[in-house]
Amino acid sequence: IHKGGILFPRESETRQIVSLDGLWNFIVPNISDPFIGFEQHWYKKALKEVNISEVLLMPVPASYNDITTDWRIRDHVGLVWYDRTFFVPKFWSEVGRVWLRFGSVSYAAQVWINGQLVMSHEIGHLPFVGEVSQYLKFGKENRVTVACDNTLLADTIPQGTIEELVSGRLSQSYTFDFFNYAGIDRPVYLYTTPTTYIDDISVSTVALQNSEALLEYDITIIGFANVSCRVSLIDHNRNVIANSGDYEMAHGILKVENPKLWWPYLMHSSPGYLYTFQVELLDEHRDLVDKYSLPIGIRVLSWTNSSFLINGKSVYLHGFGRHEDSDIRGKGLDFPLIMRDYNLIKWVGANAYRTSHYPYAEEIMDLADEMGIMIIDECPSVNTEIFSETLLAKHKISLTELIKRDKNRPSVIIWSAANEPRTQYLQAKDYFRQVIEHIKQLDASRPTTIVEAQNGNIVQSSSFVDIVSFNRYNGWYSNEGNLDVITYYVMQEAREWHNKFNKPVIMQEYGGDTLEGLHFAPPFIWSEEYQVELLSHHFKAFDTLRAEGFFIGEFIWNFADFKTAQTYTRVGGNKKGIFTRSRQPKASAHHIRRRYWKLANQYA
Ligand code: GCB
Repeated sequence: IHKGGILFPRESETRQIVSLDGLWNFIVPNISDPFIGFEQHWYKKALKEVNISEVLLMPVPASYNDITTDWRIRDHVGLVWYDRTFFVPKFWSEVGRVWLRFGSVSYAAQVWINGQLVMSHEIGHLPFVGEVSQYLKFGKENRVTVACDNTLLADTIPQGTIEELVSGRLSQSYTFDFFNYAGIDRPVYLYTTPTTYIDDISVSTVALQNSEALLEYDITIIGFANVSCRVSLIDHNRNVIANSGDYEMAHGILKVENPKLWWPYLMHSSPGYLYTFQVELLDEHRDLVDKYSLPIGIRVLSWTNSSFLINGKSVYLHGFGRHEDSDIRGKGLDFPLIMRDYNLIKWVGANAYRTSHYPYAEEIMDLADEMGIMIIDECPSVNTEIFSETLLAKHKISLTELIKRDKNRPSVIIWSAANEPRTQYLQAKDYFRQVIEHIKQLDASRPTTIVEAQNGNIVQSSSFVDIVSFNRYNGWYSNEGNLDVITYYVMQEAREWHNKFNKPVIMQEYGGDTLEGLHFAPPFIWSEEYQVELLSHHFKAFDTLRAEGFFIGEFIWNFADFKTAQTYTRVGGNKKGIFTRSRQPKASAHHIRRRYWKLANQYA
């Protein structure tokens, strides 16, 4: 695996991309012999040669769980195998390097090309890449094989436990509620770079004053050629508005006069303004060696003990927690779905969301950059129960990989280190002190948070973060049916968090399950009316808290209904969405819409 940069594959004068998406061959080993694939070296031949009668066709990208009608595949625990063939043109042997990149495989993956192990990766929802040039047959057919393991244990991120049932089958359980979808969930690309190439780019706005912005950049170049590096900033009209000169170093400062700033949706008439940050490597004859163009936004973040500001303007966040989840494809990337989601986000007037409870696909993040949607970027640590050194090391790796991936995104405004860890335990204190320190070392330009669900008086972690976040289900998991107590409890708790930690406070989750089409007057639990009322009582609390000056955001749980593990508390999944799983509005969506647009008009 490549330990350097993880730039998204982009075509240029010096780079070519081939997609490996499509139908792959797929085998689930029989439960009586789960490791047979390794014992029989399945990666050395085509899966169709291994056992043609067991081979299924599996779409990539997609989670494999809901594609078939077989519950054993849906609920499978352990290894599954994928393979496909592809061609590599002969001239690629001349271009330099060839790379293979997976947007994510959940949870762990090993990858072979033509029978040779080329890389392995653990932790889902994060990309990984490796140089595969030396394993390929140029001008010939090649085969890629992937073994994918979805098992969650005490030392995986997130945690889970497995148990052998009397039937002999393994059953996976976990403390979070969303379904543990698995497989090759995101696109797979083969792409080329020259031998001497741009491996990584970091750009950030370090100062913004008197209509001048300073952008600091740092470029990692790998290779052998003696190259110089030229960076240019290009606007929407393709004008170069700043550049470094031809013989600059790979790091430096660009000065931008009268920059068009990146503003959040609804805060500006053209939100999400992106420039192209173009990097060119030139050889001694000033011929082009490599070129990569990165979309960036110019904006600065700042925060105090009671507020959060973008470009010096204080921001109130209103949105939701979400999931990558939909019928049939599970967590598989799907462009119609993600466009529909952004259209709904804009319709409803939200300006932010949290990538609960793991990093979302880069294609989804690109749209947030472009539309000006602010993102609380969460790593895959959810509901951690047992803290250990091994877990801490992996937790840090997940943050390193996340920050490496998303560091240049203007949409990412807060790093979320975890959702609902059991921070009442003493071990959580040192654990999260180290986790937050780790984030700060990698990126101190964005504030950090940990999304808490324990009682604020006993948590061991919120003193390390910049912004305090809490989840609470008043009128649902506590006081179900008692809508009239919600406002009181929300106000009381938010004030307690602020008083104890002296930091800005966000309510990251609140809500109640709602079965679309179930109606009761007066409101009764699970009905559309109940969800609407439950929201209204929260709104009342939020308005009062906002006026008190420290409350900076409200996030409904959840944007849409989503699939969960099977339990008697969930009817066909978690129904706390304001949209159904097929992305149609419940009554609550119309209700939220009136509020969010009203909030937007206040700062327009
Ligand atoms: C929570 C979790 C979220 C669940 C939600 C619920 O506190 O953070 O993942 O889906 O509650 O609906 O139970």
